[in-house]
Amino acid sequence: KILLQYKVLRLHHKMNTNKPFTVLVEGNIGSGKTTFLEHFRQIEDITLLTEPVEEWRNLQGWNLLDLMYKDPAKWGMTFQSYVALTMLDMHRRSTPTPIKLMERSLYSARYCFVEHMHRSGILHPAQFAVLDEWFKFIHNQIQLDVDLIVYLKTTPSVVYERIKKRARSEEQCVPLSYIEELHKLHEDWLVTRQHAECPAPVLVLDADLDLSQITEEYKKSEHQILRKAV
Ligand code: DGT
Repeated sequence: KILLQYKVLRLHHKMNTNKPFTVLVEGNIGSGKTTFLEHFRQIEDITLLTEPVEEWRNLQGWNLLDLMYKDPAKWGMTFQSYVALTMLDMHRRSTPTPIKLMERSLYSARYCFVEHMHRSGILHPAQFAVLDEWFKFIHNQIQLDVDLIVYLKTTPSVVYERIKKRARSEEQCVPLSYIEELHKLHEDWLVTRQHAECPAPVLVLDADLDLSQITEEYKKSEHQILRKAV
């Protein structure tokens, strides 16, 4: 049934030179964004843009992610400015398919990660001001075209355990308090809508579920993504 819906969608896309239906996949570190994207690989011709972590780990030989975790006060500004560039590139990339799924966005970089660095004093207020002006300029001048946000909602202690298990070298010293703070910022942005504007409707999925149950949860979004795109 999903494939049939998708074929209708492709036909629709061919007949109209419409922009792709763009979905941002958001959620805390370790919430399963990559697994979610992989779930959609089975659907023919869908464009998946995974987060450019490898670019952050190797910019002309430099591991910016590692530098940022080891000395955030020194490298936070540099790291966030490069994250913004790579995210803007993903937002702007054209796709041959009618649906585009993106892992994270300029929005979560600004409203969650930069916001955290600002509030905790990691960024000097002047550094924050520069990043904020860049974000506002891009937001106001460049059409980012977001149609739906899928929020993989988790409990901080659950993702904290996952992060420890996957043992990505740069994340070894990430404390639970950081995960809790990021959780709160995602909630403020996507659920309670306190501090930041939200560029599209939000579909909330329970991403605490383990791998054996998560497929059913992901399927809820299949329907929404394909139907809404038509
Ligand atoms: P997943 O599939 O949900 O487990 O996704 P992750 O955890 O691989 O991907 P993500 O985006 O939550 O985080 C990748 C790493 O990069 C993680 O250590 C947090 C960091 N990160 C991502 N975006 C930013 C950012 O804008 N600023 C900062 N400081 N760190 C970021």
